[in-house]
Amino acid sequence: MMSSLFLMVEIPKDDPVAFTFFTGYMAMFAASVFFFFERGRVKGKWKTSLLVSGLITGIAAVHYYYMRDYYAQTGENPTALRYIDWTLTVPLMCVEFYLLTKPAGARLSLLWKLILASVLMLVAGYIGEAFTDGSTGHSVMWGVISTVGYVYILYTAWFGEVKQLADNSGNPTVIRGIRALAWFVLVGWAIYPIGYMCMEGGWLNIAFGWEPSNVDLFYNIADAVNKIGFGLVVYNIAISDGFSDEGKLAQA
Ligand SMILES: *C/C=C(C)/C=C/C=C(C)/C=C/C1=C(C)CCCC1(C)C
Repeated sequence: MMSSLFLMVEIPKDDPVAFTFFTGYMAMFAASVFFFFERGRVKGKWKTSLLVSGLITGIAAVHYYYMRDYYAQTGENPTALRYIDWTLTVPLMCVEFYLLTKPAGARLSLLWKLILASVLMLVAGYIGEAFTDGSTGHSVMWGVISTVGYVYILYTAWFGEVKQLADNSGNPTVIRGIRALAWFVLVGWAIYPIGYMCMEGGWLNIAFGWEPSNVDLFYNIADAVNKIGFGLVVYNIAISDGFSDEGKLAQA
């Protein structure tokens, strides 16, 4: 909307959803600047990973800019924007797993399996939210289908191919890094289903009367934790390998 360019979007003091949309936007933006700048300082083999970290938070920042506005104008959940964001950024998180395990022999098929699982997770979640009739049956059915994709990624990171490749790498930094990412998938990603269950007809909505506006509150918190957190883990792996010659100069 043209007018939104010129209007100050007011953030009501008693609206944590609006607040987290705004802070989420700033945090993602700042994280991207950080990852893109630091990319110049790490060794060559880590540059692509840092680029992907910056892309994840950068894509999210752009979506947060629009979601914040959408929510401020309508007071509704920006479901479509949310899922477009995730459809771009979750596969990029799969790329991070792939890049970290590639030196240990990861093949492209691993990346495709992870991406396919995330597409299943997100398409089912989108149907669950966007085409809801407000019934618990609809919410639970698509939530369960979505969880199948989630559990596949979780399994791969903790016990499956990703974990085995990390072990085979014999590189303690990579092993620790992959374990940290696996923790993010287990704990950080589990915040999303909590948000989902606040939708109309969702289990937390039915059982405790949690309002559907909390969907975005949980999603915003989870996004900040996971997208910036993932990037920082990758950054830590990269710098534990020392800096590039240029990077050393910059540090001196
Ligand atoms: C940057 C965005 C990320 C890491 C998004 C992750 C999203 C999920 C792990 C969503 C999972 C869902 C379920 C496991 C069941 C209910 C529906 C979803 C899509 C919220």
